[in-house]
Amino acid sequence: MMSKKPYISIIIPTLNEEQNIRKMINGVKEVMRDYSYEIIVVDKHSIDKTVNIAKSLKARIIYDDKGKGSALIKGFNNANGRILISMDADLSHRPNELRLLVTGIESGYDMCTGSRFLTGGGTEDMPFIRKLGNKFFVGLVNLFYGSNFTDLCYGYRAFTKNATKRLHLSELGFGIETEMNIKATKAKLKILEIPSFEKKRRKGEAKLRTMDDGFIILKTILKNL
Ligand SMILES: Nc1nc2c(ncn2[C@@H]2O[C@H](COP(=O)(O)OP(=O)(O)O)[C@@H](O)[C@H]2O)c(=O)[nH]1
Ligand SMILES: [Mg+2]
Repeated sequence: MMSKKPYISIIIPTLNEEQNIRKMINGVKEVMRDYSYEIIVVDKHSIDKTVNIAKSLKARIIYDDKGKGSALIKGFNNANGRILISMDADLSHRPNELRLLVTGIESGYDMCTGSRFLTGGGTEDMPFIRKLGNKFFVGLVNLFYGSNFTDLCYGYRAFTKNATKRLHLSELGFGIETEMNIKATKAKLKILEIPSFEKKRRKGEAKLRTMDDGFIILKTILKNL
């Protein structure tokens, strides 16, 4: 990582990810070695060794006590790069796809998002009920907002710094990706989806609760109309 202003900022929300974070950050470093970049870990006061490990790997640490959405918003606001990337800590996101996301932005798109439902993508981390919910919600968003998304609640994305400002994000929790898609559509940002393969969370507990967070996603869809 370089001390001058980085070109890319990789923003990783964390909540008790000590079993995954080392491998995750090392994977990112391996792929990003030819770029100037910074890694920002936005941690919800993890009670395990997440922060110690991230610090030892030279990541910048920011704390946030709300949810995944507020963590990402804080990370975006504090990022120094021209290209900002959101990525989960649980090893679900393959580091080699970082280059595809970066290329999307370099090719002139404002937001480049991974999709599990384009050919070449996929998921091993989505039970049937979540697939059903996602299909339903993505259909609603496309119908209500005139968009063409194939995926909705997926957190592996790249943005221009400017796009993150124009989105005026406010969702504190797992509604954040839905809000990104809706507001990017409404603001007429140039959006690109690329296929992404979501691996199973390697270790630890998933924090998303299907029913509660499903309800929050539905509210997010309706309140932006
Ligand atoms: N800072 C912060 N990170 C969170 C929070 N909830 C989840 N995360 C992180 O967000 C990422 C995605 O969460 P995860 O539980 O894997 O969600 P899922 O993959 O949708 O089931 C992981 O890196 C989590 O550690 C939170 O409330 N605050
Ligand atoms: Mg996960």
